[in-house]
Amino acid sequence: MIFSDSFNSSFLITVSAVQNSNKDGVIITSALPYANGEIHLGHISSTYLPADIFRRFLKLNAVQVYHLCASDDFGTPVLIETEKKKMKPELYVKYWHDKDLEDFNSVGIVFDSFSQTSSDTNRGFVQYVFNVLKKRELVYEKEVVQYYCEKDSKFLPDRYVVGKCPYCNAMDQYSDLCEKCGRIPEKILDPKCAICGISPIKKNSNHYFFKLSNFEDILEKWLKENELLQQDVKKYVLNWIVEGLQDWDITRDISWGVPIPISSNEKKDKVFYGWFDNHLCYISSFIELLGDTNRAREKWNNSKIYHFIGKDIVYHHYLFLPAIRIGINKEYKLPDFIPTRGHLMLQNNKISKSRNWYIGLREFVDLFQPDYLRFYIASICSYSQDDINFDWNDFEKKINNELIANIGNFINRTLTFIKKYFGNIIPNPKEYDNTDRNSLEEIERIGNIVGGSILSNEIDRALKNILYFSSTFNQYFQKKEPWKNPEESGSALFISINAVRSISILLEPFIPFSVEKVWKQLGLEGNIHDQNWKTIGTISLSPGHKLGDIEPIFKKVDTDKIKEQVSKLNIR
Ligand code: B3M
Ligand code: ZN
Repeated sequence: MIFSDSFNSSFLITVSAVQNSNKDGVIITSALPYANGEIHLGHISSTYLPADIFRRFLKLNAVQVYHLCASDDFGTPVLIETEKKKMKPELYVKYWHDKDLEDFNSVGIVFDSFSQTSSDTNRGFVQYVFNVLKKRELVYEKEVVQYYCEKDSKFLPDRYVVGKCPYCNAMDQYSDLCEKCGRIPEKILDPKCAICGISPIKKNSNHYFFKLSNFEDILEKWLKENELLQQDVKKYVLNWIVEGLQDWDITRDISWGVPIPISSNEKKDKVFYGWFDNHLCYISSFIELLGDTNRAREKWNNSKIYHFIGKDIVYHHYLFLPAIRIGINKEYKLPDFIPTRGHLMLQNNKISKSRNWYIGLREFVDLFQPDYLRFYIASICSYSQDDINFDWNDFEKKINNELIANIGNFINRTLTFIKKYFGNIIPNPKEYDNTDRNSLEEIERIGNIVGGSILSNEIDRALKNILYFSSTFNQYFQKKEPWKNPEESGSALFISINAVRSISILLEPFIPFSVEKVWKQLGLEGNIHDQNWKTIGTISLSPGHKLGDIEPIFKKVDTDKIKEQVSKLNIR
């Protein structure tokens, strides 16, 4: 049974709604990676791959779509590293910005803009937003007691202090985020300086606060009314509101960040908090891309806005970000969707860079084709808060048994048969029997079924349906036994080769590198990435069409290579 129970019959309406009612299309953002370390598989699965699949799908549906991202250059995590390395922050973040972009591209993740939060446009925009909030009296000044390390002679905001989370009692948590329970501690317990480990003293400092507490009702209303936000996430965010929202301290006593646009001696050693400026870069990078603020604002407000994130930054995206946008009078509209996913585990253990329990993107791509990663992650990537697991043996199984033995096999046997018995020319169909007609119907339906799943963000389900389609065609081929009487096999081959064409477009969002090869082998002109999703359901390859050079697309994953990876991980 094809997974048609999930079939969202409103799919076509939804895509055309996206196309028509939002004349400017869709803006997708992916959470900004901190410019202080390499991209690993965890990032890919929670955020970037789902976003890229979605972007590719929309492109194939001729929707105008922008995928925006940037390196998150400011904030204490970056500053702490540059201090350790005695490097200029500007150079350090530029290094990671370039490297991250290269890594993303190596697995086919495409951005229409990959900017930096330290760009001039973002600095300007952040200061502008602050001024508007100030004018509207949504920020205020308050003297706060800050941790200060006497040994290092500096204030210790955020990650500079580690301690015990007051909510869940987890040890060694940063003072600005408990990684265990996902909350932002109001006051960390048993604080220690993250640089030297001594207990800090307290010192007064003047800070700006954003009145987040003013927004409880309006945020509650927004969350409750917005049907498109994930239910499971909404539930616990609403709980946070019930517990009460604290105003946000949006300034820091450090040197690396967006300067506060107020000329006073006292403000010159302060900058904005990284979480004040980073999400504003979603908007500023769009302004930068279009090069015209008015046009960007208009387009932004006429688009559907998707912010793709991992579950550890829910607080920032479901509360802080919308509050700031409401605070500037919705000059830029709020998100329509915030697709939020759980973490990736590795061999059933939590990924941890410090414990060296992770797989870097670069490391993976040196071992296997990027499409194997995309295929495997997409196949396990549920649309939920639940954590998912990367398992090397499961990876081997899925690639060898599903991608290669099912999809690869169908593609290759069809192409090879036409080459061998018909001189690489698509044969004329004969009269259709019932089996043929059923297969033609499958071709007609599959685009909507898979599209419905992608639109509702269920990429694992979408892939399952493609696999089901492919195995149906393997069975069809098997049943037709063209090898028994090649002369009479015209219909089977004609229908099968058209199914190969459909599969290649269906798979474009998932394995873009491999389908480029299929497209060539089909002898087709043009770019597979520019095809139209609607044509999946059509019979576009005609009898007499000449195919290209044929060779197997995929190479089996070698069991010994997998064993090596497992043991390599275990000795880390
Ligand atoms: N740079 C990364 C994180 O906390 C953080 C995301 C910013 S998105 C505006 O996962
Ligand atoms: Zn210290």
